[in-house]
Amino acid sequence: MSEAPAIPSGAIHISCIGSPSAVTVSRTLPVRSREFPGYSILSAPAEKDAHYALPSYLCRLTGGLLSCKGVDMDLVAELKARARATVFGIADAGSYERKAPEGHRPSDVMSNARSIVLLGERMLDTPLDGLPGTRVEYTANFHITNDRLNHSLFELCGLLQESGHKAFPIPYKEMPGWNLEKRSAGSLKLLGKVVTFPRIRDFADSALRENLSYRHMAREAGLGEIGVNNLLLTPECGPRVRFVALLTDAELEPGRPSEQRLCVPERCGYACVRACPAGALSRDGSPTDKAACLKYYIKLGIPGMSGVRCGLCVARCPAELK
Ligand code: B12
Ligand code: SF4
Ligand code: SF4
Repeated sequence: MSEAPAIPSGAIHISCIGSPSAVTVSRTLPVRSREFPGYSILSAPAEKDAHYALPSYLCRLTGGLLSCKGVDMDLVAELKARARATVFGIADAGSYERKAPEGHRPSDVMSNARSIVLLGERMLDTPLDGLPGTRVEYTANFHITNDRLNHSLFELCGLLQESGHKAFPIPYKEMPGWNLEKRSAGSLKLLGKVVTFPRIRDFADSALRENLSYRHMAREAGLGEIGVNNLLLTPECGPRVRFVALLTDAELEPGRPSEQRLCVPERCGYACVRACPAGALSRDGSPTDKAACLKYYIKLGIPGMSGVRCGLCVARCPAELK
């Protein structure tokens, strides 16, 4: 490659895509994916006289700036802006892979995931504060939030794809594998009656499960702590937040698990456990009794028809730091 022209004065941003050897210089926000001989270029400077250069040349010119070690800062900023989420976080897929049990690891879904992107949206306060009287409004808020998160998720996957990366969406799905919405009212009533019988309970416990757990991934991203209610509590929203996630081969600056203590049972007197009408939560924070929670859910109404949600373990938790 010929000698690179002098870099114009002013703020120069450097981002490295994929590997530290693929470098983009831009003076403005990223615009579109572009191919540049030998390099994958994410950002193209808006000005016509912009300059691209070899990494060694950039090293000479900018020294410390190249210490971004292959992490794409521009892309993170754009993902965050497009997500329009209350909570946004990135977890290191490799680190999560080492902590998660078999069958629940990023590699079970995508072979070369490097980062996990989490989006969280806050639920409205009034429908939560009014529970159990406001179940209809809470349930509507529940569905709208899921839809909005799923839309943003696919938008971010599109952005990553445009940028030359692979992105695997993990949209929110209701009752994975159970298709409760499609079952007849009679079969659901029967399920509600028998779901806590020993063998069916064991089945419910193992079957009512997604591959990847949003709350564990969110904790890994440093977004908060898993409380006694088995929900992810964040400093911004307590448990009043719903999530979606994606896996990508883009290397993005990850957060780290936080040490901040948000679940303080001695202060709230185990409010979530006391509030649970199904006895599905325990003071020792052991996993939710899924069958008991599901039984109560079916008792409240037929899912997909008059079905409403309980949500008391969300509503009664005071963990939010105001
Ligand atoms: C199935 C499901 C249910 C089932 C089972 C609940 C459960 N606790 O698993 C039922 C119907 C009962 C349910 C109820 C509710 N749910 Co729900 N549910 C899910 C769903 C779709 C999948 C859960 C799951 O299978 N996780 C994956 C498996 C692997 O997790 P697991 O069984 O807990 O895994 C165990 C081990 O395998 C291991 N593990 C697994 N992965 C990892 C990773 C690491 C690093 C480690 C160390 C360990 C580990 O730890 C776990 C505990 O032993 C998630 C969405 C999602 N994809 O995460 C929402 C989700 C957990 N639900 C949510 C909510 C809000 C609710 C309700 C409040 C809804 C309502 N009724 O109003 C209640 C609350 C119940 C409660 N307090 O636990 C939210 C929680 C948000 C938050 N702030 O944390 C989620 C994340 C949905 C969302 N889009 O945000 N839910
Ligand atoms: S959603 Fe209701 S029944 Fe289920 S664990 Fe929470 S409080 Fe208990
Ligand atoms: S209600 Fe209390 S014990 Fe339960 S999760 Fe919230 S802070 Fe923890």
